[in-house]
Amino acid sequence: PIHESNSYSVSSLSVDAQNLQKQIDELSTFSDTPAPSVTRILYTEKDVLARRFIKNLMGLSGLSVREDAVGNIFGRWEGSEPELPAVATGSHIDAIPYSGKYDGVVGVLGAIEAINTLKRSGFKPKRSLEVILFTSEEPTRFGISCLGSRLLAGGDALAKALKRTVDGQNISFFDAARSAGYAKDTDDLSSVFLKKGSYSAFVELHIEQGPILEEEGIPIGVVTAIAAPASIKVEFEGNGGHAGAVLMPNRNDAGLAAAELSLAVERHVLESGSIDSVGTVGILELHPGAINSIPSKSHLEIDTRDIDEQRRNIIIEKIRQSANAIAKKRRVSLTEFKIINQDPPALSDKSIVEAMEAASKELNLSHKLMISRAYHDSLFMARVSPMGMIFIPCYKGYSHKPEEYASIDNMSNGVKVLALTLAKLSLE
Ligand code: HGY
Ligand code: MN
Ligand code: MN
Ligand code: MN
Repeated sequence: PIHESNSYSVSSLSVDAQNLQKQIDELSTFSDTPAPSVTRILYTEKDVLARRFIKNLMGLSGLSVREDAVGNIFGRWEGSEPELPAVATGSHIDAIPYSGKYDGVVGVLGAIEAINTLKRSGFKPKRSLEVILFTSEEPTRFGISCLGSRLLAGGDALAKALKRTVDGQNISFFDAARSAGYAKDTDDLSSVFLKKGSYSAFVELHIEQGPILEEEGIPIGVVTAIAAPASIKVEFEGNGGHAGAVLMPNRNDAGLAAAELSLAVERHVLESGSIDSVGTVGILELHPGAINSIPSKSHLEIDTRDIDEQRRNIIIEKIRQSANAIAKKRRVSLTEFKIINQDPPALSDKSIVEAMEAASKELNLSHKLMISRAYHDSLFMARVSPMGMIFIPCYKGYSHKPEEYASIDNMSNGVKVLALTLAKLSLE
């Protein structure tokens, strides 16, 4: 046993993996696209149903549940010293269009199962344990990634910006939040900001969303850092016109400007000199979108990341220069070049890394120290609490697509390491 004050021991940690899988399968049915894909967008009816499902499970696990103004949900297991900063864990359940059923979900349902596992083992927490469902990690609806955890980390500027934020259907953030039962009597979101020292540790369980652990046959990833993400919105405008009648020398084609900038993104990333630089144009829309009409407007959204913040910022500036040069050359106007987010990387806390490593060793699970190329709510929780992440392998590293898959064994290992890590941190 790790701590005589608790009758529990490593061997008594038994995960009800079948039940966890059943819950994952049931949660995946709350989706706006047909199985096996999952689409679950912030504040939609399916999101509300999924939230209700999670709150019910938190209640069944004996957690006391509270929600903040934007729908971050907290399930708390009171410890013997409730006045001490709590130990938190959690992740997200929102899912980008046509994605899978494990991204984020493993860190929410798995966290609740970790609580159940500790309860079954007779563990008694000293520091309270909290499971957090972050209201929206994906940028899908309002273009803002990690919206809930950004606000928890104290996003004054974001709280203000949300007052004039609308989604693609021109629905305001607050109308959407109210339709889901949040932000009822306020548009002042400062109540969401976490008080300093709320948590002594935050640990997130997540699928790797990369192929390394599976390829190397290692069951546990211990994350040491999270790469620095950034996203940019760009719009070009030209005269458009008739695809037959306007001769090539008289054109200023906004669509070709967007196409050229997309290739420039790839070029600037590849010329960074590091394999750790990535860039993606995941959204590219042409207006009016008719085959025989020269695009008069184009809208593209660029996602670029690197574990080195400086290198990533250089790429962003090169993209900006290219956007201006292309606009000039093609005689279109660059009507928007807006950096939506340009976040620093986050480092995991050394003592939490050690706790996760010790937990893996005690469970006879080999582990690998690694960085996370995907961003997570942990990136922002790291601003207000010591942070750590536990990765489990996922099939061929697939994620953000319906083929995303994590085996019951891998999930069970991850839940055990999470449970043991939470126990250690709770007794500190
Ligand atoms: O895009 C990301 O890195 C995260 O999975 N949403
Ligand atoms: Mn994701
Ligand atoms: Mn995720
Ligand atoms: Mn080690």
